[in-house]
Amino acid sequence: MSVLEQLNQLRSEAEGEIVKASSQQEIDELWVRFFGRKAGELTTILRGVKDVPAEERPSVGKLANEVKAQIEELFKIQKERIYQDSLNERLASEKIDVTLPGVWNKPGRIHLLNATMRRIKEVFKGLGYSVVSGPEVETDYYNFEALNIPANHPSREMWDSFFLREGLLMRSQTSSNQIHVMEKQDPPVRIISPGKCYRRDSVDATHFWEFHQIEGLLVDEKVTFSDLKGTLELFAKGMFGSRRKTRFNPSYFPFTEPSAEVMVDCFVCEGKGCRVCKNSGWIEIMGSGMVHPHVLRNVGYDPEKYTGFAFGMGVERVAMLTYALDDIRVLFENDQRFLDQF
Ligand code: 2U9
Repeated sequence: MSVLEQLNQLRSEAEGEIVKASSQQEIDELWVRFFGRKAGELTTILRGVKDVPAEERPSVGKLANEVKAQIEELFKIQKERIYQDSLNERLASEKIDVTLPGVWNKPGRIHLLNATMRRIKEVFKGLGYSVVSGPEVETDYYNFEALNIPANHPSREMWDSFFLREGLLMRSQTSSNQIHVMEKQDPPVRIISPGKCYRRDSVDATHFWEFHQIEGLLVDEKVTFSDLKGTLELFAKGMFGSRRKTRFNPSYFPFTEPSAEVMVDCFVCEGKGCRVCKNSGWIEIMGSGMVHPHVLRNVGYDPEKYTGFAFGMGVERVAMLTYALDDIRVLFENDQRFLDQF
């Protein structure tokens, strides 16, 4: 084939191939095929021009230059087309519709239990109590012995506990905190102790193995049962409304003597009788009592000089009463559909 024929054939091949290239990579590969320095097809033909007989060289040279310019032009046009196509594709896929509504980030909220705990704390802070906390893992001494609950005593039956290695357990009430405080500080003591406690309970609508407690303790000279009654009546009014009435029923706790359960008249039905108060008109909200002299003696206080009262409540129970919940488990499930209602 003559060089002129080779040039014409190459031109038509290039015309056919270059327009088919649809990516930057394909067009680069074609460029190498035609213009590659070592083995490019056009490069090879151009290299052969010098061997053409002298009289044909001007016409061959002219055509060679034309073909080279034409192929270069084809590359330029196709490259621009590929660039435009990919730009259009990106513009279409990355299009932002500024009229669409934004993504809504739901604001966080305070969990019912924390809200309840905060309210209880606020009422007692208003009465001059300070808030203390302590470890959730306790020794047998702080959880039981110091609170007048000796080993093998039947009162231990009130608390089925989670025992860890020898002598340690998950605290079953926060009273151990108050023992720590009294060991370090002389009376007067006026503290509340909120925290998580653990009991080996079977889970049902009113029991869970993990729960929150707020306990309180006041020790000073000449503290009487009347002080206990007055304080807890103020708490009931502050927490459940100024019209609330309170009643104290005899009870038993190993760490208090005498002990009493604290009732308020039902804030749902105003005492008429309903599902929440089980038609009795009264709701039990907490336990209480005068600190047992053994407990005072255990921390080095003289029970002849000092007396005190203590009280304790389950935060879950107070939250269930406040928000009329009939199953404790909803407080631990963190189901947004439930929490969103409050
Ligand atoms: C010390 C001495 C005595 C704390 C008290 C109660 C009564 C009580 C329970 C109610 C339901 C807790 O959540 S619950 O299981 N508590 O009824 N707690 S007197 O008495 C103390 C605390 C500390 C040093």
